[in-house]
Amino acid sequence: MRVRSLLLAVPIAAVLMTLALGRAEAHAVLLEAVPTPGSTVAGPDVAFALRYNARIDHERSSVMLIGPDGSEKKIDLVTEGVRPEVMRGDLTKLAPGKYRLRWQVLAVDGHITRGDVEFSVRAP
Ligand SMILES: [Cu+2]
Repeated sequence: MRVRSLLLAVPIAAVLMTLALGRAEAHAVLLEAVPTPGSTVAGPDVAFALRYNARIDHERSSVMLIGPDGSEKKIDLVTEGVRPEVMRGDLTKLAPGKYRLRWQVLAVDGHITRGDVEFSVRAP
């Protein structure tokens, strides 16, 4: 009886530990952004980079640019030579005004997180 409950207890403990570890593994949290949130940068071309605390699935992560007029545009991400926890892209022909980078990221733990980075563009 004792051996039997021990045999059962071990796999259950293993499953519980896996669940606990899986939960401990963070979703993607934005650690650093360029442009810095709230900053003003010179236009018309602005390179951006978003760095997270975890590796992200670039195929299933995306960035939209929301313009001063509220228009939304999906941004092509640069994938070559980019670290696994970074999303990078180039914004071009930006008129002066307020913009938002709306990101949605799938982390390797399978969880999606979202957020906005606001910045302003001034004339060069
Ligand atoms: Cu998660």
